[in-house]
Amino acid sequence: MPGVNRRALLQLAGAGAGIFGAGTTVRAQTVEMPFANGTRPLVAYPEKRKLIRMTSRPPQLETPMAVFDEGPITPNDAFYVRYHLADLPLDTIDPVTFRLEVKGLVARPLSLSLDDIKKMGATELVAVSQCSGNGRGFFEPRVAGGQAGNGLMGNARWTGVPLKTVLDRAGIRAGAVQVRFDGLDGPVADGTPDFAKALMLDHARDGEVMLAWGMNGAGLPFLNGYPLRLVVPGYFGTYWVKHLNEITVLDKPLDNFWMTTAYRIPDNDCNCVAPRTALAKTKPIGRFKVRSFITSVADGAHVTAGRPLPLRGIAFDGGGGIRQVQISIDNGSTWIDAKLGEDLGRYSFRGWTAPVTLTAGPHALKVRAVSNSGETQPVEQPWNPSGYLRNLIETTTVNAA
Ligand SMILES: Nc1nc2c(c(=O)[nH]1)N[C@H]1C(S)=C(S)[C@@H](COP(=O)(O)O)O[C@H]1N2
Ligand SMILES: [Mo]
Repeated sequence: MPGVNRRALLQLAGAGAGIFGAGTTVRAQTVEMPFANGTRPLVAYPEKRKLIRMTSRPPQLETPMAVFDEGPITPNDAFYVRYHLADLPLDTIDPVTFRLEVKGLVARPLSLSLDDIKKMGATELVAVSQCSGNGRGFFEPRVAGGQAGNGLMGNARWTGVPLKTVLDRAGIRAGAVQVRFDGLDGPVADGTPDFAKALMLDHARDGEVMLAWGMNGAGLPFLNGYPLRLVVPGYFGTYWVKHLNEITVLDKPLDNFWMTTAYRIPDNDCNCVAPRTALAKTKPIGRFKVRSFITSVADGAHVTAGRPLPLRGIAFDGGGGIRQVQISIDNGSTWIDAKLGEDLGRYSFRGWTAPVTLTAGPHALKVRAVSNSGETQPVEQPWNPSGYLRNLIETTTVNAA
């Protein structure tokens, strides 16, 4: 692909210091996440600025919290990167010969070039992508899996064609129940299951699920799924299949590791189980729960007392949209309304501002959001063994003097 080669992608660029929010401490070329074993290198990959590297093989990069203070749209070069499998299609994607196959229970199997797809008509939608394991590193008791802070999320303006348009052209046949999505990356070891995900047919045909080739007015960065990825508004990143080259309409639910073993949550009201207990009845993970963050001050920051302190941040949910954001400067005893920023759509980050004035001393600042469906965050984090769905009311401790 243009400008990116395998060696460049695997080479570590030089790293340096930056400004990192929310409880992180920068020491030269590493970041300390505020949990045990939280030392992470800062590394710039092709098309990316220096990001927090969670793993190197495959590359998994977290967005520093301070990036979310730049505005409600996450720049492409700061957008997080998550992969399961290390065999990335680095040399093999040619935008001219690339084909998307549409097959299975369809009347007319399709083999579409990028040009064919772009000619089907472009739509745009601003939507947050968030990994199911965002914030997993904060779970207590600790859980297995990628030990992420809160940087496995991002918000972009996606350009693409509705999946429905493509499915309608292929013609869904009677008996179809799900649609399966597979990308060009694969496992490095025999026996590792290839990454593929499926959506229920009605969901796939809702007109909002999109095949995207554009992100914030540019092409997709390689590491975010070049040349084509699925965008599933309001749903966790696991469904947003990257380097998408195969769509298969299925007559029964997809039964693979990624659907029936991984990415499942407790099927009860709290989507939780008692700490250290196993899951009983489960269901596939679905929509985001409502979340909000303070982005303008970092945890542990020193601020000026007795003068207005402009607090800023972001809020989002699984597609209802954000109705209200509230701030507490007294550890949750009293709450004031923040002012909401521009509405970029119900799947987007919603910016907010709230000027507060702090007396001298330590303060636990809290932020909570209410979605249009009335959902808000819990005070205590419900637990599940995979560390999914983290969404408690976040606390940022500052010292005013
Ligand atoms: N082909 C492919 N697509 C994939 C994955 C993957 O491993 N391979 N991981 C999924 C997961 S779990 C997440 S959270 C998102 C991350 O998207 P990003 O790397 O563009 O931020 O991609 C999804 N799509
Ligand atoms: Mo994920």
